[in-house]
Amino acid sequence: RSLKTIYLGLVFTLIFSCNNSRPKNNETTDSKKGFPWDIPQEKPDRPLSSAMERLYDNYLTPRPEDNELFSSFKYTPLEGFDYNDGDGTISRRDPSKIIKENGKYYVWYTKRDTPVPPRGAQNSNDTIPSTDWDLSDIWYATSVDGLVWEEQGIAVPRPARPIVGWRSVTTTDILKWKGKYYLYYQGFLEASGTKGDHCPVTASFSDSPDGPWTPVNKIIIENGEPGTWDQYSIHDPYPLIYKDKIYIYYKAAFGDRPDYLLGNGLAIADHPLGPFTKHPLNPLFNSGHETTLFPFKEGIAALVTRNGNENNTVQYASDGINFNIASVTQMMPMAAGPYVPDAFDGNGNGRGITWGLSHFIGRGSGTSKYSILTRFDCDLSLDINDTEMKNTQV
Ligand code: AAL
Repeated sequence: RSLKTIYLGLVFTLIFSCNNSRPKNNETTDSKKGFPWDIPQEKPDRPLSSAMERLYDNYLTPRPEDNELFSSFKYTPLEGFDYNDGDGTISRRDPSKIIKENGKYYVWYTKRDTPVPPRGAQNSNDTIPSTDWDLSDIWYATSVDGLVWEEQGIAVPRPARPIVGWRSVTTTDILKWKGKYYLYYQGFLEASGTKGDHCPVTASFSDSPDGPWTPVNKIIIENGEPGTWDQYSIHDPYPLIYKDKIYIYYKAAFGDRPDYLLGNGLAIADHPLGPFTKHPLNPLFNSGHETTLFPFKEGIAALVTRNGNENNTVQYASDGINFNIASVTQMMPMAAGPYVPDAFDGNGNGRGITWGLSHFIGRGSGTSKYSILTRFDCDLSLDINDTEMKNTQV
């Protein structure tokens, strides 16, 4: 029944989002034809209310639909993943960004396959998970069309105790650098929820997207000093190449769960295995959970979802550091891993995104939670006629 609920949700979203897209290419809407009641594109030369001041001062365009970084989102169920009839014992979540290698799309993600669904930290043990992402490994799947996926197996298993990640390895993302591949991920040293969702980031590398992967077995991005915003957790590592350096954006909570005032910061390195230096202006975002980033024109754009005053926004920083709200939208993909063809080009000419995978959180038996991977489509690309992008659209 829970999967049916999710699918009904997907169908609803599909219908909803199709009616809600921004105009494409040369299409114009009626209001663009200059009806007298249209919002003026330029700031009017008269005293304005705070809301109208803000409309012109704080956003890229007065109407979100008119700028390139606005989109609605369409969701489609995937084929190829089994969930044990949604009994909560199998979960797949937090997909990486998608890359294309050997004519196929590759994605890595957190997979939990446990005898019972999560039961909270107090009831957890070596086989009973505390949370949906406890006792997990990193798996990968490939696809030719982005809709039908073949699960290939484990990429990175959790290592033996006490190596970083022994309890769970989760929430990974991929970097390709000088012909080698690097997976960054959360390495739990205790069951999530014991004190909070505390963990640092570790990594594995390989000569091929199919592995084998060599774990570095050490922390790659350290938690902050006591009293700093990222003292407890470094989550959702998200690597891009920008300005000839490795930029890893990441999430941390100012306090601790369940406070949920989340921020996102940046650590920069010359080599994928570090040392990483945290940006002095961190955090760079005041909101967001599982923030998704991609090169856009000369800068970096971000999907800021779920938490904080600025959730449900698409943001842009022409320098990759100072982000502003570009548009406000809704029903954004959760933990999105988009197909980013130029994630590692660092050529200052980012093309944007049109699709990817994200997750939905479902209810298994009782109160148990599990997650499923789904596909999202959007229009956050500079050129919708870009054939490499367009061919992948539903
Ligand atoms: C997700 C991510 C990280 C957290 C947990 C699993 O939403 O932010 O990966 O640790 O939840």
